[in-house]
Amino acid sequence: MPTEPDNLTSLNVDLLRIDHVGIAVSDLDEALKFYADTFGMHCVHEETNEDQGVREAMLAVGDGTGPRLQLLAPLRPDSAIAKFLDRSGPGLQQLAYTVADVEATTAALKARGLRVLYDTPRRGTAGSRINFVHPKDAGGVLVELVEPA
Ligand code: CMX
Repeated sequence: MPTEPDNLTSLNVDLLRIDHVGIAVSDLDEALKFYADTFGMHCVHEETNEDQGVREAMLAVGDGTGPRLQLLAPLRPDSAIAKFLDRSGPGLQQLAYTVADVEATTAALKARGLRVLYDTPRRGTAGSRINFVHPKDAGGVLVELVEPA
């Protein structure tokens, strides 16, 4: 006899692909020059996100069809990136996955007992809708969920 599906964990998490890898940097212009001169990567998008307290740039890797590299520089001393730099110095800060429906993925992860940082999605890069899983609930990795605009 089939058992009733567990309503909580039967919710599908549905990650589509790796969207980008985020790196905290102190100075965005210096970092852009370093990545261009050293790795030949070029910037395909740059913006300031006041809500997240960052100046950021997306870099294409190779033919540009795969995941991007995101450089994140702090706008304010109380921002998440400034705190990360104070504690850990420059380096890998987050791993971001593309999702079709950020609310649905968030609900599925919450049902698995993970802490999601925002009650409702916030604005991310290029008008995307984003949320995060706390790094302490994801093996020490800050996970971002990105629903593209
Ligand atoms: N990766 C892995 N571990 C991290 C981390 C990170 N990025 N940031 C913090 N931690 C660890 C700390 O080292 C600390 O560990 P210990 O307790 O072992 O010392 C612990 O998490 C601290 O957790 P906390 O006190 O709950 O939270 P913090 O004040 O350190 O803030 C976080 C961490 C994830 C809640 C905060 O950075 C945040 O809100 N991030 C989401 C927003 C964000 O990162 N915005 C910038 C990017 C914007 C974008 O991508 O568009």
